[in-house]
Amino acid sequence: MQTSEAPVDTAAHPLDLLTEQEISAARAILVAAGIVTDDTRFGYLGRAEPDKTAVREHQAGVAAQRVIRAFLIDAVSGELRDVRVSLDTGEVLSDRVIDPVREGQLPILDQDFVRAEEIVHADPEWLAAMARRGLTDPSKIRACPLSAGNYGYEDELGRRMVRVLSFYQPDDQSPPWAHPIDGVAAYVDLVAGRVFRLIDDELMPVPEESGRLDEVAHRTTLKPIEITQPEGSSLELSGNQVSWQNWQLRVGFDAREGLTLHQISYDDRSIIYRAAISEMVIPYGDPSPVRFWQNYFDSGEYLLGKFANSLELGCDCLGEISYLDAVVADDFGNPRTIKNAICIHEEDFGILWKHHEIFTGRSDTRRQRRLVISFFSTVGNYDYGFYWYFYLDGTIEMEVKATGVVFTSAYPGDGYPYATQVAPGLGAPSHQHLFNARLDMAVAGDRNTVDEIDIERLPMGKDNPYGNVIGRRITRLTNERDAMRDAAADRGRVWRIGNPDVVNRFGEPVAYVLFPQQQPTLIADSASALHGRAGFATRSLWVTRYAPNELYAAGDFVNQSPPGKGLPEYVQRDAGVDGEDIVVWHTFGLTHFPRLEDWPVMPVDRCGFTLKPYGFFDRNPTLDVPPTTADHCH
Ligand SMILES: [Cu+2]
Repeated sequence: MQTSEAPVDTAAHPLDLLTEQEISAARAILVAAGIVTDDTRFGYLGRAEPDKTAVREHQAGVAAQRVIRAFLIDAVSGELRDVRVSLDTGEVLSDRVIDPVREGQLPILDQDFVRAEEIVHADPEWLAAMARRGLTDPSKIRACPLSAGNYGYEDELGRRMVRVLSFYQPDDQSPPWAHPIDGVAAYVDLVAGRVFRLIDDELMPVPEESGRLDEVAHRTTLKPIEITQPEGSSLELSGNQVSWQNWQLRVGFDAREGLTLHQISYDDRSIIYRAAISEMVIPYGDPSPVRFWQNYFDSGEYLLGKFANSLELGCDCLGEISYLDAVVADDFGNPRTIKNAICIHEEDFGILWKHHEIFTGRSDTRRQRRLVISFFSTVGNYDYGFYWYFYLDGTIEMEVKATGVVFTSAYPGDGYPYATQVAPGLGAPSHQHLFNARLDMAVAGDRNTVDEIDIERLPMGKDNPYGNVIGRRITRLTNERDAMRDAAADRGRVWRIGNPDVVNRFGEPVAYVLFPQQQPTLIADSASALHGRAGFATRSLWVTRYAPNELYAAGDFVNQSPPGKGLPEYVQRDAGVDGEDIVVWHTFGLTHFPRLEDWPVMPVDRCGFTLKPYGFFDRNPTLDVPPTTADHCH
């Protein structure tokens, strides 16, 4: 296809982090090809996931192929494109127009945060609605561009839009979230740049109590805690490759997914080829006419990686920290570097194992440590920390920390069942935070199986003569459509991912077991519009046959997407997953009925999952961990 003159230097490894130079080069290729003009906005730019075989066969020193994928929006016509360019040859590899009705819209842009406010501030009807509420100074009104969802309304089909809720900000130091202006929602056409529909419902007082975090005198009773590592950290970081205590992996970062982890292995034994949070959704449970549509897919609709924080030593991370920068593209396809976006360190984690042997008198204690790889992203009112932990004993854990400010409304009165009153007249609607982890499993190789394991109560009888048996039911998941599973707390359900070709010392397939937290999935009714768009969130587990173009649980184009995209679509083929190259997709999360204690800022709430070795090792792999020397115990 089209070729520009100057191919760029290719990086040393196909999984190296995206660089500023590569983003600029991709943009230059698109400009030279006439695809990017002054009217173009970038809805996403990232490295296309490199071919698995090419990654594995890559030899040090050989230039790797680098392909960039970008989603483009024509700000004037609204036309959407999905393009791929090769940085090696300077070619445009593919260029396709996206149909927003059939496929979905592109993510919300940085500029939409500013534009949404400009657009409502210029709308006479919206100004009149504010004036009816006694608010006549629009400069003190903040407007939030909230993803619209897809409710099938005629006047919304194919229209690039957001729904706008507004908040009063009395001065530039006060968080507006404390002062929601309820009863008004502006539906904004982002291409035409105007409000096309205004919902002006009930008049409700704007809550007055301040949400400032700096109005309380600090306690003076906390003595300093200092973490010191006099000999430095035990981790080694070479480029984006991390080695720590038998663990090896590569760290990646994407504007959409945030952290991506690659080629995770222990002692040179493969466990996961690629792990990332592929999507998330925050559905709100208030049927108010100005809010029933609230549900944010922060990855696919907002690109949560773009909102990664620059982390600060001593505040966000303690100890000997290694940081990596992340590079993302702005609305115009120019590179923007987020300094210290990724934090990598090791930390003490209490007791690893301990025993006092009464027959020998010997006491042993070993301390657990973990390698922590994390980043924090702020999308609007909420802040999310994404933490991956790797333990000395081969355990992998993923934890999301949800903090920040709960989304607010005016509280209509006593007993309102859909929100918690968190300050006088201020409501915080009930909601969920649901995440999907895409785990391209490679336990001792690509060919893996998944067994569902339930604890089973057996009736007293031939197999249970004394009634004391603790039974276990093991079910092989054989096909994609049988492998759509729910958690089951009462049966302690887990999923075992094994390799039928590689066995431990007793001839059993080596395996890792996924321990879910057994929390509910999507609560929205199966007839709701959201249920169709957040199909991934309706089941705890999905297993698919590996397909290189299936990275996102809710599909590629999530903003205003039609129903059925992502996992529900992928499993239509019903491919076999018993002893194939498989991908495990796990949905987990929190159902959040806000507490009074969550206001005006929410202490971290946590959710996640654990992957534990199960017959992957022949015995406890941490007998070689030395005891902590005595001078550290005093
Ligand atoms: Cu919450």
